[in-house]
Amino acid sequence: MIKLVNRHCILFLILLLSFPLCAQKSEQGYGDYVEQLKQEAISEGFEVEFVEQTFADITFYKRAIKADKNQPESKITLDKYLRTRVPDWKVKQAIDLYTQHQQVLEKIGEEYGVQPRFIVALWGNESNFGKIMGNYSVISALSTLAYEGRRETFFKKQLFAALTILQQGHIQKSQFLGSWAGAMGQSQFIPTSFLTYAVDYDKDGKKDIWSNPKDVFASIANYLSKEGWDDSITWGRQVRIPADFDLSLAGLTKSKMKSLSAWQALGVRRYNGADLPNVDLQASLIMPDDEHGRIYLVYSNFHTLMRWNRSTYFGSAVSYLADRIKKGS
Ligand SMILES: [Ca+2]
Repeated sequence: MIKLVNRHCILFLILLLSFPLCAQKSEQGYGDYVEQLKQEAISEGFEVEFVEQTFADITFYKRAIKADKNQPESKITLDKYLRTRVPDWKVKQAIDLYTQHQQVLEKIGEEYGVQPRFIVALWGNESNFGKIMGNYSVISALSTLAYEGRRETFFKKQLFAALTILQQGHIQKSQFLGSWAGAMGQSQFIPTSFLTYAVDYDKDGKKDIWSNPKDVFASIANYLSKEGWDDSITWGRQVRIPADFDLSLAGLTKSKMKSLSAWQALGVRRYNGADLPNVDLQASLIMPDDEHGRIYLVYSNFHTLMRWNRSTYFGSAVSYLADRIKKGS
């Protein structure tokens, strides 16, 4: 009996001692890790002086690690999410800003084949029209998250992309800020997205998604365009399904896409009860909550929004704001 108790005590002690070490990496060791990152950056071809300057005032962000571990994927309903994410004041601002930038938005929209209301809707959802971009040093945030280790490969890749952005001179180091996870500027691009999609629209030599609206709009439009946007159609629409509807038909996988006429034959109708449009379009039926929540038929453009952000809630918020901009209220 005593032996058993002892064994349990020892086991408990081992757990107690080892758990904090496994649970979270502390600031100790970060300095060594950063030295390692610097050496890797140099071996990737970045100049020693540039690397030394860039990492000179590197910070360890405890908050970034905490935020990465507690990403709020809470279970609020889509209705509540839309009310929070796209309140009426945001709709009004979106419409005002659309009017303010109408000329350049329409020019960019035409050049990239993207309806400007989607550019504005993404701008509003990502950064509140450039007002909330994050105040973390991109280099420090990405170094911290790489050090944390859960997604080291991903964050190291982002870090080296961030170094490339700095080296190319698009932004001053002191202004090189983003979210705790390294999403940057008014479009909240992660560094690899920046390198693939950001545009220097006003041709001043800088892809400035932090403070130049033209570059911001064109970068968003270029992302959508490169990911297959089709400006001859919209994103989709809210629909109703019949009581006996086979719920297994819902989903975003390509194999579940059907023509609008096929959905019509299955009893799917517009939200107001009218027939679906009689056009030759493939659509997915999605239920971001469940069959009691909002139900949408979504087209290829919604799949493009899913490449921007995999959350159907996010895609719904962007689509919803774009619809409200179109409606004008
Ligand atoms: Ca520019």
